[in-house]
Amino acid sequence: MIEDILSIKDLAREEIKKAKDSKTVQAVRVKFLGKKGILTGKLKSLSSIPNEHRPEYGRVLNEVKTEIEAILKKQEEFFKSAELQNSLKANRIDVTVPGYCIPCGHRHPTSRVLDEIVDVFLSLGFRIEEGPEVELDYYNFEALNMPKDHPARDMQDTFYINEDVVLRTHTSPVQVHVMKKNRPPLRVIAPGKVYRCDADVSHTPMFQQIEGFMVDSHITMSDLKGVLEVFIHQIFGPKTPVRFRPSFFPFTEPSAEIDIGCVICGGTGCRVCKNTGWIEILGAGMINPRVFEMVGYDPEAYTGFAFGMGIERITMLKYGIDDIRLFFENDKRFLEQF
Ligand code: 2U9
Repeated sequence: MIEDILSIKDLAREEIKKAKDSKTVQAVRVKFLGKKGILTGKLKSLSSIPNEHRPEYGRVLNEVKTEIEAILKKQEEFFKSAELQNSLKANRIDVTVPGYCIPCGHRHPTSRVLDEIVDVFLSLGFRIEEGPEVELDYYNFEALNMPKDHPARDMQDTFYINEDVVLRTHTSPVQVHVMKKNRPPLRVIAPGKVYRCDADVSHTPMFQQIEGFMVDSHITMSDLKGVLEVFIHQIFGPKTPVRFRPSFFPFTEPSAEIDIGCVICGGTGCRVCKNTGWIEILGAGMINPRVFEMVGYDPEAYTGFAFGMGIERITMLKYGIDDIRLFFENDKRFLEQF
């Protein structure tokens, strides 16, 4: 009987020796010392051993169990340590490999130019006002001296939602709201998206505008010239030539279009300035007294100037871009240049 146990010990030893990894060692443990293991079975049957042999048999069984456990433990530790080393080697982190570069975006060129323009006017004491992009025909046209049959409406190819509601064609309605709600003195700029049914290299159905106005009791054309010259010299450089040309807008009288010396050829004449040496950058004028009447101001008591410009156009001139559609295509090769 004792020989039985000793041969179990030899068998266990043999199998542990043959094991190639910790998993196999674990299987040997289960085979000999598990709940239904060979040695566990022998321990369970100790009661069936005759009394006179039981102490000796029990002692040998326990010694063998302790010995097998010790060998198992040693082998397990050996394999676990080897396996850990292998896994550390296999999954080693190479700290010299260059890290992932997290791409970092930046502001869109038109947003940057808009910010620059806004900053100039804020520094001159103007404040920002915003309004809805879907507007009543009244605020977009009628209050600006463009009644239903006015020919100037044709200049702005309007998206109509219905007979009385439009996508605003300019940010001027914002200023009508501001005038109706506030009394002069007022110095306001109104940046935002506007919509016109038009599309080619210099027009898109949506574009951004910034308009501004100043109203008080003694505002003159000189104020208009002074403010716009400061603006132009801040955005295009202090030496930029500026000229005011007579023009017409229903909401301003007199009206002017403002040109700067061509930023491409410096005034000598090129394709961009159509050989005139000048490029138009904005429109402006003295607010039409009829507009004052519409918003409830006494045209005898107040005067004011207003101006408007397209942000994409200013950005195109500032950076020499010849197609407005580039701003909307999201081609990173284009956008990354700014
Ligand atoms: C009120 C009264 C007057 C705003 C003005 C212009 C002249 C102008 C165009 C420039 C290029 C629009 O983006 S563009 O097509 N704008 O020429 N805008 S005066 O005059 C106003 C605005 C509001 C109450």
